[in-house]
Amino acid sequence: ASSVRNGSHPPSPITSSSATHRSPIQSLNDKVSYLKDDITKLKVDGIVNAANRALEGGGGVDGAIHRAAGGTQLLDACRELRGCDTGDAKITPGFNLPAHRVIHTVGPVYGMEYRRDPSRPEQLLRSCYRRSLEVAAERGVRTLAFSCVSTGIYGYPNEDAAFIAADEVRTFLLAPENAGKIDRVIFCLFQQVDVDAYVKILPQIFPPT
Ligand code: AR6
Repeated sequence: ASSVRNGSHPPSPITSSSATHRSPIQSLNDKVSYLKDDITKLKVDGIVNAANRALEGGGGVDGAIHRAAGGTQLLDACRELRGCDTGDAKITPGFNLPAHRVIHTVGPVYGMEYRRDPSRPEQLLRSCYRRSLEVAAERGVRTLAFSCVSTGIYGYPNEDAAFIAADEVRTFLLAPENAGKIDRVIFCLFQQVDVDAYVKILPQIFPPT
């Protein structure tokens, strides 16, 4: 009873043992899905962590991922990467997580970047999704689950962030040079406010066929 299946076209089984916050996986098409769940429970090739520039762990989803990865192994692997710029992404093993890899991306601190230049938060958040997908494709991560980067502690408005996430994923998947590189992208939502945002936005970006 603790598994979610990946529609009718599972490239690899995606399961979760989360006891709370769970919803069945919902598929928009054969490559894009969403679910409400704890990302540390997902058995996928890669999960995307909403990290900070130091890559030394923190609160929110970052703290949950570090705890679930176990011990200090993930922290040690992150330290070897020597930080990450805002808008960039770097990869580590998943250690004790069900996911094989963790892609650490650093979202914009919304208010701070907005005050510098109102166009910066969007540019940087788009870059997070683009770089995470590029790193995934380079490293053979074929099933990839995203957390809602920047929408927690970093304060990005939820619907704007959902639009950017979906739009960047669509752009990546449609690019001829990326054909066949990624089997499935899953938006892993944790709070109801993000479920509401994605339920509204996703059908606009991925219309029913
Ligand atoms: N599974 C999936 N999503 C989660 C989980 C979970 N277990 N826990 C939280 N979320 P946040 P940010 C969602 O604050 O805004 C950290 O301290 C959460 O509901 O984790 O990018 C880092 O070290 C929200 O939708 O990340 C940085 O310093 C989303 O994850 C800073 O926070 C992102 O919220 C990054 O802030």
